[in-house]
Amino acid sequence: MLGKFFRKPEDDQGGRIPPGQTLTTRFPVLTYGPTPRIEPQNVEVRVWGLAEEQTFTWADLLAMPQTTLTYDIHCVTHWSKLDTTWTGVTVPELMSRVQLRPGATHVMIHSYGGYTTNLSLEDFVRPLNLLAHDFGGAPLETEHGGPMRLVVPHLYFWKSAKWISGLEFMDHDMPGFWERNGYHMRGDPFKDERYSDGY
Ligand SMILES: Nc1nc2c(c(=O)[nH]1)N[C@H]1C(S)=C(S)[C@@H](COP(=O)(O)O)O[C@H]1N2
Ligand SMILES: [Mo]
Repeated sequence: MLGKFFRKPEDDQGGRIPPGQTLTTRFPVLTYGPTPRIEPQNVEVRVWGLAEEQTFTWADLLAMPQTTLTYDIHCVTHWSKLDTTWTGVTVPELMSRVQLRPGATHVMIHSYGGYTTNLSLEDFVRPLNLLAHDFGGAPLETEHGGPMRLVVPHLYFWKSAKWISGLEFMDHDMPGFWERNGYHMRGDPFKDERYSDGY
């Protein structure tokens, strides 16, 4: 809260810094539990639920068109980092190869190690969302979700599941790991959607 009062005018960066956030040039690691170590060639992203079941291998993912994007990221623990550069497969590119069944409205993202986080399809299928394997032009470090993580830059960074392993399509919203533990179901940083009521 104090940050709100001691914020310098230049911290606003032309509206790029959401309320309650402070800039960092570091890249903090935030992981709940142990770090899964998966060899790239063993990475698989499995699709199930309200979609035709299929598995994308590492080779499948690298054979898709690759996109490099630069944008800001915002963690619910109050740090924001500007101009981060990621390379990978955009979610629309991946989803053009997924056959959804009627009624699918949400997706539960699954990670190696058991982490989960929920997204509406509207928040998931966006041109800036990446299944990223490179950060700043180098292979993504294991601590930051390598070999491959999701990046959803318009929501708080807990939605950007590291070590992505699966997509479970659903006809309703369900809380993932942090959402069950009090975080907001959507998590828009510019709306300060940090926590849910009623916990
Ligand atoms: N699989 C997995 N993904 C995760 C997490 C996690 O604990 N496990 N933490 C989330 C949280 S709370 C944040 S803020 C970001 C942190 O990413 P970083 O460690 O690369 O900064 O990853 C998110 N993705
Ligand atoms: Mo976080």
